Amino acid sequence: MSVPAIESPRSNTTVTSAAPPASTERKGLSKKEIAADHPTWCPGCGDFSVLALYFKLIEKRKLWQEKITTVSGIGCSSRFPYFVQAYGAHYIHGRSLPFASGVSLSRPDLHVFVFGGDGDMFSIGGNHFNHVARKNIKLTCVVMDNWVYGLTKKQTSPTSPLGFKSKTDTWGAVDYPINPMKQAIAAGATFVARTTSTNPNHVMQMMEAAMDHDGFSFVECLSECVEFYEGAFDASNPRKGGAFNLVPSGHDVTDETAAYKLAGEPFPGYFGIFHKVNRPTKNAKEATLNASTREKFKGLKDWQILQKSFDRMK
Ligand SMILES: Cc1ncc(C[n+]2csc(CCOP(=O)(O)OP(=O)(O)O)c2C)c(N)n1
Ligand code: SF4
Ligand SMILES: [Mg+2]
Repeated sequence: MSVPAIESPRSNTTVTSAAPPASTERKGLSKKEIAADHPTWCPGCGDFSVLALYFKLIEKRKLWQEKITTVSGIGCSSRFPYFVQAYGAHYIHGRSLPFASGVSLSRPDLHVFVFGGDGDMFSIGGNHFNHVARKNIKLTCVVMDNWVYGLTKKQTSPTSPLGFKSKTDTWGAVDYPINPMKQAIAAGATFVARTTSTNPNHVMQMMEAAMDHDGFSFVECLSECVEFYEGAFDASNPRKGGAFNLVPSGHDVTDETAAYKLAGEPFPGYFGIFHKVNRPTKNAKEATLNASTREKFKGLKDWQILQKSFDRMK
C-alpha cells in the first residue's frame, strides 16, 4: 500500500507518514476528549467559564492536540493547562510568555495560547509582557483578571483598585493600579480586547478573533474570584444590576489614541476589540532572516554554518 507524503512543518523537506488517506475526514475533538482532570477551582470561580470556552473553541475550530500548545505560569488561573488534555506547560511564575515565545518562534505551525492571572502577567511577569507585545510574537495571551492574588489567598495584585483590603494592605491598597488594556496598547500589542467570563458568547468571540490575528493578541477577561474578591465585577454584569457596554460601533480599531482613550473609561468601561493593527511578526522576520542566511550558505550543512559563526567570533 502506498503511504501519502506530507510536508514537514519545520522545513521544505517532504516526509512520509502513516496517516490515513486524505479522504478519511478527521473529526474535531469533543469536549470529553479535550478535558483532562476535573478543575480544582472553587465552585463559582470565573475561571471555569474561560476553560469551558477554550474547549468550545478547540471543538469548533478543529484544533487537534498536535496543533495547539497551552502555556501558563503560576496562580489559580495558571492551573489551566492541567485541565486540558493536550500539549502544554504549567511553567514558572511570571515566565509563561518567554516559554511560549520559544514555542511560537520554533513551531510556527502551532496555535500557542497563554493563560494567566493579573499577578502572573503584570507583577512578576510584567517585563516579559511588554517585550512580547512590542516584538509582536504570534501567540494569544488571555489574562483572567480577578484583581487579586487568588492562589496565595488574597494579596493585593497590580490590578487591585485603590482601597482594596487584603492581607498585604490591611488598611486598603494605596498603590495606583495597572490598567491592563492601557499597558497592552502602550507596549505595542497589535490586538487588544476586553471581555468578561460572565458573558460566554462574548468570550468566545474575543478568543476566536484573537486566535485569528497574525501577531501578539491580548485578551483581558474579567474573572471573579468568589473566594477573595466576591462581587468585584458586579457593575459589569447586567444580571447583577450592572452594565455590559460593547465598544461603540464607530470606534476605529486602528487608532491607537482612540483605543487608549477607551481603555481609560471608568469601570465597567467597554467590552470588545479596542485595538487591532497589522505589523510584521517576529516570527515572519526571523523566518526571512533564516531563509536569507540559508541562501547565503547554500550547500553547507547546519554544523558547518555554526562552525563558521564560531570561527568569526575568534
Ligand atoms: C517566584 C515566585 N514568587 C511568588 C510565588 C507565589 N505566588 C504563586 S501564585 C502568585 C500570584 C497569583 O496571582 P494571579 O497571577 O493573579 O493568579 P490568580 O491566583 O489570582 O488566578 C504568587 C505571588 C511563586 N509561586 N513563585
Ligand atoms: S481562590 Fe479565587 S481565583 Fe482561586 S479558584 Fe478560588 S475563586 Fe478561583
Ligand atoms: Mg489574580
